[in-house]
Amino acid sequence: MKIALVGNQNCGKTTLFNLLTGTNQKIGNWPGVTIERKVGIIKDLGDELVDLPGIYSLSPYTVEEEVSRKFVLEEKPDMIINIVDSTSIERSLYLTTQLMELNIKVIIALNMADRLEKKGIHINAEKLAKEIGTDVVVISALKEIGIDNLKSIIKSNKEKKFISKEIFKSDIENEILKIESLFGINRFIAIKVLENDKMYQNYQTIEVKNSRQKLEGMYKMSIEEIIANARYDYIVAIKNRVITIKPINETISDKLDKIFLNKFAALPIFVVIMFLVYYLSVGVVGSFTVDWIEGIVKEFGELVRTFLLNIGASSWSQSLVVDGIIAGVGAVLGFVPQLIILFLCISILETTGYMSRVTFLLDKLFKKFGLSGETLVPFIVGLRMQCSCDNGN
Ligand SMILES: Nc1nc2c(ncn2[C@@H]2O[C@H](COP(=O)(O)OP(=O)(O)O)[C@@H](O)[C@H]2O)c(=O)[nH]1
Ligand SMILES: [Mg+2]
Repeated sequence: MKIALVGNQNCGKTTLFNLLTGTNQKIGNWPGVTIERKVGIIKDLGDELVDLPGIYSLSPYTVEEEVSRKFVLEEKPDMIINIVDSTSIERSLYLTTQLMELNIKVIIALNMADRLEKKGIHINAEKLAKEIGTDVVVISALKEIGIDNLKSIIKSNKEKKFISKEIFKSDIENEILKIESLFGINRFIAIKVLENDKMYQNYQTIEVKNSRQKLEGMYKMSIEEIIANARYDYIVAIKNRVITIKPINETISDKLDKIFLNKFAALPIFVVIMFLVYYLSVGVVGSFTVDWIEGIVKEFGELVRTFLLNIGASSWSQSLVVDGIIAGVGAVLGFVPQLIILFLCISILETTGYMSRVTFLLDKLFKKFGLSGETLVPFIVGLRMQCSCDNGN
């Protein structure tokens, strides 16, 4: 049996292909293009598996899409494994609706199952299978989950006959059915004929034109839009019935972010925090430590003066040491506790990540002055130094 792996880009086709075929692979190119063609034999089952280039719909835009479309339409595999990234089902189902019209057996493999829980997504696979009308397997090609299940479903589907399902409103379905039976063609081609597709111009009879005009008149839009909208309506309805997304548990950091970075509260909270930093370093604690150090320096100065007096030092040298060196160093020392507290506060804000978040937040405001949000820290430090000096003197 010839089986094709069909799906969007990066949904895990090659990962699954390698897992199913192991070393049983032949790698070449598709005829006429330099796009890799991988064919292998599925271990345990013996069926031929083809890894097709990624496609988003059967209306091709790229060379890769053309290769894949040609393969499913012309080489007609016996079965299609439609591999779907289960974390973004909605985007993938458009292709699925088209694949289901080809009269080829389709199995849906919901890949990346290992990532669902983290994203808070729950998919009712049984319900999805019922709604779509084919087998659905939940797998992870990377973590090798559900692969045996996939193999047994491939096996059981070999015997099944596939029948396309009607998924649009009856007014559209009636016209599709009419064209199908008129020419004895499958649903996919009938829709293409209805859409007046370039590839099927020889089917454009008066009946087909009438069908198209009837629908375009009813819906007041082009036939392509009517069909595309009908597909999306169907996908959204299915999605709403089979997928539940529960909010992921927030971390404490997420919760705090919500408060501290709230659109309205962020700026007032920032002002309060900066005031507290100021209050701690320059206000009460600051002035207390300045007074305290000034007292110590004064006492130390007097002790040195007495000592110098006792050893008979001249009055200018006493003045140089006590009023110059000691008082000078003391004046600078007075700011040290303030600076320690200031930098302690700022480093706490930085290690908790608050500073970088606020920087980002204030970027807009600072830009008005031709500055970036990153100038916040030097800005605050400068302000504090200025305040400290004012306070000290
Ligand atoms: N988490 C997770 N990643 C996967 C899974 N399957 C494939 N991937 C990753 O998805 C990326 C695309 O896979 P690939 O097989 O190249 O996709 P392709 O473009 O469809 O052939 C790679 O990084 C894979 O490792 C899966 O089940 N779970
Ligand atoms: Mg690939």
